[in-house]
Amino acid sequence: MNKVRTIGLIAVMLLVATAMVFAGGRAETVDSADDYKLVLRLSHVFNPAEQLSKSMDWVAERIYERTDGAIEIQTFPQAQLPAYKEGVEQVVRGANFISAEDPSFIGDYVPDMKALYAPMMYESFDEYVALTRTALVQDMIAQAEEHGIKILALDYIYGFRNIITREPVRTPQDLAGKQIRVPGTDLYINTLNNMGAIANPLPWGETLSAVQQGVVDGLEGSEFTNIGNRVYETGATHVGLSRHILGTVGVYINLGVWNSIPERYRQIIQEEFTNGAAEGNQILTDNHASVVADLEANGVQFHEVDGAAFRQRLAPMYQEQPGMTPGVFDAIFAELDAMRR
Ligand code: X3X
Repeated sequence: MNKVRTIGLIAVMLLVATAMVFAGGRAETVDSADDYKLVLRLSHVFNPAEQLSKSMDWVAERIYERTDGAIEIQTFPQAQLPAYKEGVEQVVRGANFISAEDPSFIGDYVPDMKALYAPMMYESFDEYVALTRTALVQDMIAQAEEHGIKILALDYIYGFRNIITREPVRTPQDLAGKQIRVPGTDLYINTLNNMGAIANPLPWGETLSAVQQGVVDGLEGSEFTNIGNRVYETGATHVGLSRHILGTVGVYINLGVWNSIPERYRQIIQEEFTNGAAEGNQILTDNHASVVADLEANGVQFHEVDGAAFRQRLAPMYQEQPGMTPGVFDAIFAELDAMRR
């Protein structure tokens, strides 16, 4: 009897193991309508202390709750998974993956996105958010879909990027000879080089040690980046208020993966990512003054800059690059001028 039972037990274990292996091949998606399940991995570079990271977690939790667990978005901060250009490539390749990066990282697929993210374009969060709702930007979103990228949001803001250095920077001359860390897209590199610095592209994970070790003379980032990563502890305690780029993040998923999700779930996903951006941006707006005070309490000094001089240096950035829609900068400036009337 024991022998029969043992053989039976082995047979059951083999069946279970086979089922798990097969299910492992489709572990993240079960086709039947009743027990549909999809696991998506969301990758970004932000510190868990930063609002962007919190917003991604909140949105993922709400989507899980509202879909009764059918859509599980696992969030991975601080580039634990492929991020930046590599994260967007995961999306393009069709992985069950969501990339949250600024629009310059979509620029390789939609050059107009580099115009959207160009320096010294926006005077406020609201201007940028309103611009993303225009037909002009909706066309850029459609261009992304031609490359297999579904853009769920473009308007997660993490603040105006300023110059963060050991010594005060107020003019382009103050940046002369200074190595300033930037994220690795040509838009950032060209921006800081035109501003007078020597742009040094590094992933965020290497940035603070590079500042501490003197590999770079500073970086550029928002007050939220500064406080969220304790940048001031590196000794870079001077902030030149250049506001040269409005730091924003888009949320990208593969179009084929997106279309494979049942419509009832797609609607929930879209709603929550849309609402999450407005919620996070309002929190940043409400908290900016207190974040500045906290930074000052930690020894950070803020300096006004010669904005006209930097704007003059940045003029070459508004020349259309290969692949850009002719007149795209004129169209963006026309939309902004209309908002400012
Ligand atoms: O792609 C998203 C951002 O543009 C990345 O900017 P980066 O690499 O300066 O990181 C911002 C920090 O707040 C990350 O903690």
